[in-house]
Amino acid sequence: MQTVQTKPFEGQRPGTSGLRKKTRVFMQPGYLENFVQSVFDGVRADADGDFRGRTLVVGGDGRYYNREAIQIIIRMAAANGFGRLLVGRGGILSTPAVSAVIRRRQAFGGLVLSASHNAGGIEEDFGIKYNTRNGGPAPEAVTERIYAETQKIERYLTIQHADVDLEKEGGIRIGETEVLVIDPLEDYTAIMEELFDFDALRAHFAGGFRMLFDAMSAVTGPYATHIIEGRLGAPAGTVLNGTPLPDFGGHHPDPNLVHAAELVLRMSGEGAPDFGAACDGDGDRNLILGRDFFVTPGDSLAVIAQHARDCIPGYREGLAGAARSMPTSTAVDRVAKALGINCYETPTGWKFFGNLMDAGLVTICGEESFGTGSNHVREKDGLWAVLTWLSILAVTGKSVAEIVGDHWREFGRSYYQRHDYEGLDAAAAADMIGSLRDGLASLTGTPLGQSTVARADDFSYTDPVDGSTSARQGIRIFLEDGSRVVLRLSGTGTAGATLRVYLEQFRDDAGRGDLEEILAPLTRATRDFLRLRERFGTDEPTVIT
Ligand code: VG1
Ligand code: CO
Repeated sequence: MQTVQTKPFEGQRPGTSGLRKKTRVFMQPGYLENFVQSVFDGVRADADGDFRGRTLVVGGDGRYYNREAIQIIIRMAAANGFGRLLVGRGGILSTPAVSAVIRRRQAFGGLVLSASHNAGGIEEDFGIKYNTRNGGPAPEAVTERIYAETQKIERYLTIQHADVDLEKEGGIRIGETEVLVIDPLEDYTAIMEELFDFDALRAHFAGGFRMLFDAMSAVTGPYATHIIEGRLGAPAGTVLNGTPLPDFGGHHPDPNLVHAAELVLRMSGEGAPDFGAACDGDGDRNLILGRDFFVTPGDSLAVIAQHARDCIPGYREGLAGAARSMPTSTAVDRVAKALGINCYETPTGWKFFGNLMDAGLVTICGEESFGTGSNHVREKDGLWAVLTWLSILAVTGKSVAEIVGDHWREFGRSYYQRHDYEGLDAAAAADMIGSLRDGLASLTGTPLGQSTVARADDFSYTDPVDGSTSARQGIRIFLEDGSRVVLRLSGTGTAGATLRVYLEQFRDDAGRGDLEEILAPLTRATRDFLRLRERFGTDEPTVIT
């Protein structure tokens, strides 16, 4: 064992989903090592001070530096005394697959190497996050302990050992540690098979149903090829961009209308397939498309909650409850009400759903950022959402557009958009949020667009299970006409600040309205109210989803 002296790096506080930085930042000597050692030191007490007999899962989305980082982690985990390491073959494990492996193999925790939907490459982004024994992202109490360690770290532990061959499944010993290279698909596929009716889905494809799945040259390629083409018998070519590439082919592996443009194009026109879908870099996000039809993530969550019991064997008992992150549209709330179940509202980030699921309070969760999932794992799960939609389409025999149209007729529609302003000056953005916060109380009664502010606050969440509180989770402005504006700064970016503006207006109009038109007055008014042009030189968002 080797003890290497080190000094703290600034800025190693995990954000919404782990630590994300430019790849070159991670490649500095000691940078990754410091963080990994801080994770181990931060959670050692949870292992009763000793990692012997404990299993750690390690894998990533295949981006640039994935393999090198895994070799570093293997040596450090061995030096820190873990009993067993489970590493995905080729260094590959999607985020939901890490969660699946942790749960099925009773591991102590896991490290996921990914910057999710952010671009990959030496000039782009890298990331690492720690998941706890329930398979979910470490809650804030744990990430804060890890952060505290990063600020006082003086040494990290490693061991001299040759690189492990990640291509071959099987085990070797490093010191006292057993390192097992495992099939990254096995545990995940087994869970999918427990939940979904593979025979029925296979019959649906055999009957001529056509879909396209875009893996965006990221981690879901192998999973989708194995499950959709292999197990469900969809024709070869159903999965697009199915090989994980270190730079994702030069694209952002971000499944939205902007970055999945190739798929969107192939899903348009009369000859297009029945169903289109895509997942992000690490496989936890999903995009759902019909022929010439885009399903917003908020509607997707609501539709899934509405149909899960009747269309998917794994939910035959019904849902215990539902949850959404605060900025997510309220569409799912209306379904929950109709089903007679609770709908919880949490801060942004999947880690807040973990306690609710562990306590059996919720079955299905979702975020507006193309994330949906259930209690089968403790991460959002892109391919699960795709199989869920496939099941709904197969059982109902309806098209994607018909399913959503029926939903709007029954429940009304949340006209909803998220506007992102990327690359803002961080100090100016923080200043804007700060002054907004200070003026919240006096906002009530002031006009905004076509309505008046009824109430404004900064969202604070108290976890109903453990009583922990997370304050300052986003500014909410509620208007007299029932519409809502939410403002928050991103916690996943790696350069400058990103402001997210979430706009929502509910109408019980069977969804007949025009989205842009309905949101236009609120959009305009919000931009003016925030004085975006004055503060940042522009009030045009960089991305609208
Ligand atoms: C964003 C999304 C949030 C999501 C997070 C991680 O966070 O808004 O809903 O949980 O990314 O998703 P932020 O702080 O930038 O708004 V992923 O697919 O990166 O693991
Ligand atoms: Co992701």
